[in-house]
Amino acid sequence: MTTSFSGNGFKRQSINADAWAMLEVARREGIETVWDRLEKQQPQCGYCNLGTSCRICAMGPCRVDPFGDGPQKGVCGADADIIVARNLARMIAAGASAHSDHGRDILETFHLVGKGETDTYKVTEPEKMRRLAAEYGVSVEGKTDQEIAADLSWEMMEDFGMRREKLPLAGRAPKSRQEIWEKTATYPRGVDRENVEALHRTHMGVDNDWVNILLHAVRTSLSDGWGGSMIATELSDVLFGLPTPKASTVNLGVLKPNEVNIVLHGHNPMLSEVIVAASQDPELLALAKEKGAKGISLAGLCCTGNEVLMRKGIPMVGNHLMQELCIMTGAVELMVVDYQCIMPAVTETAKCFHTKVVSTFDKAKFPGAEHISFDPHHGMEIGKKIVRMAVENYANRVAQRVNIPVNAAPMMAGFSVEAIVQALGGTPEPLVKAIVDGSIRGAVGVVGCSNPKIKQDLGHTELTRRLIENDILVVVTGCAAVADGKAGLMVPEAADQAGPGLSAVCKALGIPPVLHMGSCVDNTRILVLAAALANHLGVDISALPLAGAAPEWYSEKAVSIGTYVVASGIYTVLGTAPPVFGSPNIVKLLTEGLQDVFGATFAVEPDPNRAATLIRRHIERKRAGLGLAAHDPDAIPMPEAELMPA
Ligand code: SF4
Ligand code: MSK
Repeated sequence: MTTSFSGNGFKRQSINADAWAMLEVARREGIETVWDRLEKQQPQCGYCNLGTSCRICAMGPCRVDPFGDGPQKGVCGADADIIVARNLARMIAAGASAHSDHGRDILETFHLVGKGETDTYKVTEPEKMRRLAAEYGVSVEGKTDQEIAADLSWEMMEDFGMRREKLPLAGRAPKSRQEIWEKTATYPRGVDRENVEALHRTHMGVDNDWVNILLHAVRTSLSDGWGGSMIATELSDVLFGLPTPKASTVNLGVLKPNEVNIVLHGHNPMLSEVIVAASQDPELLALAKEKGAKGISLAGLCCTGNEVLMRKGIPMVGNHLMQELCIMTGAVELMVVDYQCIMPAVTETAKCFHTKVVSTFDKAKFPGAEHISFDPHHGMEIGKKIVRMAVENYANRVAQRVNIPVNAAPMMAGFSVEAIVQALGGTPEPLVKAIVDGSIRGAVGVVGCSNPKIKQDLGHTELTRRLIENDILVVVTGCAAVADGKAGLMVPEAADQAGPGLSAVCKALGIPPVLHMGSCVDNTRILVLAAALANHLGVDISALPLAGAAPEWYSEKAVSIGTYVVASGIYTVLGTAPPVFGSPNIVKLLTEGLQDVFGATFAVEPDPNRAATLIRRHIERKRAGLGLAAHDPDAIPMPEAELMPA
């Protein structure tokens, strides 16, 4: 069932043959996709694009004309600065809340383990749990794993409330960074507290000083990065295991023509982990055979996929923009979703095929999906029920409609901080040495989503290529990782595409030049690695030759991530423009003013080749600042903009 496609007029939407093939199916069968709906939305609202529309109270909705012809103030008197700041703060609060509520769900499950009230989950990494207990001041002397889980979970629950003055995990940052947060009143206190306060401050008639609003937005984002998300990552490791390097595969070709295919979509690993176990149940495997299938195959999508890829090597069927397209292969028996980044459109697409969509979290229901309420007390029972549904649906597959257009591409994943340090021989010293001697110029986190406004995967892959070619190590998370995996950049052989210095280091260690560090919440692994390097060298994070990039971001979570990364001292280039350009004051603050406060800024550059140059120049400046051999940043040529969004 493998056919070849050359684009068929869909090269504007994606760089990938699997997407082109499915877009052809959509055109032939009249099935609407995310790109069609984007087109129908044109022209999108200019005020909203610039951030100067407001609908937070019933005196509005209002808009401020940034060009001076129309109204300059909303009904309440809010100007462009106030409106843009409030909108941005609310985006950050929504993104931070999504990540942190995910962290809370994992924490509550960890608490059930502590109370002995779940038949499914257990402590898998007792050593990591003990290290966390030490950070939280929880004694482990003479206690069982279950007792430590009970005490530690209780203590971590305080992170969400108002009894703390500082989140304990933020203590991992260098002292100099913590002092900046203290001086600017942005040190995160409680996860829920910062988010609620962000909503309070941005209610009509509360905080009307735009700088003050944005400083609190920073504190809110830090409560995500050094709080909710970090808890999600750390406890997922404790419960489900530390990611270690492993080989896997990626793209639509991971779907199996003769097996029951289940797609795992969303972000929370609690459910996907039990589905992995349930899919190996002998009784269900026998049932699959009875139904004529050769086995049960799982494929991940978005970050729930990244979670089980990192820990179990489960293949990835695609990233965000593949969620409708994977159903169009006609080979998906069931898509099980938890939460975040799941387009409501998937249930409509599924109606055109035999695919069942099953929603599982009571806080995330989807009209048109069958809902099976997930309960971590009895996770395995629910996991088996869902796998059984998929197996029984195999009989409804229409063989003539099965179209798996490409062969799966190999990729490597599983680079937790612990795994990276182990690959380096148990200490970050070899990495530090390679950076100091210049064989590696620096490191960049290329992260975030795919967005139909940008040709799918172009931003991620081109930026990554330019960076590794210039001896810059790339770490990836989220949908960026899937893009680079599909492009063949995440196998050890990709070292041949890197510059001579990086290539030699990768070949010596047997690692790819692009390291998959996990899901969106796992951007905190990048923070931990950056903090460890800074502490090792006795400098602030902002002194290091590091940068971040989100070439194709779309979600509010990405805005929170970008903000906590910059507030942690790491220069960050965005490919999609955030809705701030209606306030020149705020643009100036984000792209210049933050330098004096946090030692890092944002830049916006949609063209990945130009973004690479901005980052290379930044890295050379940081090298010079550390007294390391550095190229003249201004001698690195800025290319013409050629690879613009579709
Ligand atoms: Fe309009 Fe002010 Fe109400 Fe916003 S808060 S909708 S600007 S009146
Ligand atoms: S899944 S937040 S589209 S990275 Fe984490 Fe991808 Fe962005 Fe969702």
